[in-house]
Amino acid sequence: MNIIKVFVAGTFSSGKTSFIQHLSEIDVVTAELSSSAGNNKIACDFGRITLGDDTFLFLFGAPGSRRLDFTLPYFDDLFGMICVLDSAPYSLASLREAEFILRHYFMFRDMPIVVAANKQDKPDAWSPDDLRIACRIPDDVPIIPCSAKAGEGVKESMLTLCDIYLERLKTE
Ligand SMILES: Nc1nc2c(ncn2[C@@H]2O[C@H](COP(=O)(O)OP(=O)(O)OP(=O)(O)O)[C@@H](O)[C@H]2O)c(=O)[nH]1
Ligand SMILES: [Mg+2]
Repeated sequence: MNIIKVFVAGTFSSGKTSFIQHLSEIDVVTAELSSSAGNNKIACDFGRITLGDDTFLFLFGAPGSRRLDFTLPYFDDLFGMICVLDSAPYSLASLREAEFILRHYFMFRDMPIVVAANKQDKPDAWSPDDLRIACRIPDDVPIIPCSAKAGEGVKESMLTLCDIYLERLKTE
């Protein structure tokens, strides 16, 4: 069995689960873990796309908290990563939080990375260009406008990830 693994990270409530659900052929499986005191809950998602008889794309969703960004190193052989961002930030603090989380994931730039600027359907959504400046997203990281709710830009984000992968293969 061939398994291609894509990690879907991003900020809290940015639409990671919705993004995976839009792509996945199965209902997203969410594993919820609670602290022993029961006051701290985190959720990790799993979705799947069948690509061929024996080839599957697995989508792993990360919990959206800066304290939980340790999850990434536990995944071997990632094909790439999609960082989902809420394009309609509630406050300057939420923008800084997004920048902080993105900066952490950009440390793994040896793999293809795409930012999905989600919730573009919201009237107060920022444009990808403005988000790039506000969250200091490097110029070589594509930002794809999307709405997981409306099902727009989600497939494009995944295809852009594949394009980066193919481009890198050509230059290797
Ligand atoms: N307007 C709008 N709402 C969205 C979009 N995508 C997700 N939402 C909503 O945003 C909320 C959070 O979506 P989730 O998919 O649960 O986000 P998440 O990143 O998995 O959240 P956590 O796992 O709690 O960090 C839900 O109410 C969704 O319906 C979108 O593209 N547009
Ligand atoms: Mg979620």
